[in-house]
Amino acid sequence: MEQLEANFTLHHLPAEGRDAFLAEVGPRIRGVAMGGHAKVDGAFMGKLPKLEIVANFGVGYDSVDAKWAGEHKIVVTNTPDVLTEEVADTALGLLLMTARDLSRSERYLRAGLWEKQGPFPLSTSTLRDKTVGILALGRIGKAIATRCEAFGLKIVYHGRSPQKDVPYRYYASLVEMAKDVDILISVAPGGPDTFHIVDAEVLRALGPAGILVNIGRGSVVDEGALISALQNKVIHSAGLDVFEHEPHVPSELMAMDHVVLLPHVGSGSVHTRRLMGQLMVDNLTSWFAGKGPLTPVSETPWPR
Ligand code: 8YV
Repeated sequence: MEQLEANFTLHHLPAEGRDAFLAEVGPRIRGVAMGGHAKVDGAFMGKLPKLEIVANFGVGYDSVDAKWAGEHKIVVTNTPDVLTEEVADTALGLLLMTARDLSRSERYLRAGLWEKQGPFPLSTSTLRDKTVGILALGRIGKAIATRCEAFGLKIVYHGRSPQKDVPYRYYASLVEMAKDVDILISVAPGGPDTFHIVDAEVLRALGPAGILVNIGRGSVVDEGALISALQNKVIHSAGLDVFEHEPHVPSELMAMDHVVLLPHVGSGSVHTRRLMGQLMVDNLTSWFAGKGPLTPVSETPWPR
């Protein structure tokens, strides 16, 4: 924010009275810096006739209509690479917490139950001798796979197409992969192509010992189907960093003690968020210096 304030004429989009605000300053806006839960769709960008660039704070950019932007010669940038290792670390933390029931065991200790009732019950699941299926083997998926290998886990993956130079088995079908794995880690981005691809059928295929970890986007998992699968022991457990309507987390999930729920902290260290912020600023600075975007998304390739 300091750098944006210092180098640009910065307008803050208000929570209330947006139409009046956009009617007044919209015609002068040439760049948008966005993050979090902001929604930048065609209707919004259409109100900014001079818009040249949308710089997203985050690698996932499902809240920007990048296709619409591309069709209207507006460049969209995101913040890849700088957060890869952090998000992969969080994924492994979440997996360990879920598989070994670590959140519940800490709650047990803090409630004074260790002293009163004795040792915490043994976890019924483990990472030993398990196979992990990675849904979307991109940069973050690969960093998660490397960590899983170090933990002695077997790795397979599903995505749009098989990748060369990857030592892991590819599944063209997500359901077939879910049948064969113990743990499904979803790193898939949001958007219409991945909406609810982890559905009731995939969860059934994962099975009663199965664990789902979601570190990508909440919209990828049919949350209603997941709640029902967890309540009916169709799968063993889930570790979730993202939710369909975050920051809202369904009360049914809150009520389940064996499920691990994190408030979208995947990239959330000062170190990594600083790098992401810098990359967002650098994209804007580079663009307005006439040097093009640094990290354009695939829908708005550069050079054109
Ligand atoms: C951030 C993320 O929480 O990069 C992403 O896609 O989901 C996270 O790193 C988010 O972008 C912050 O606004």
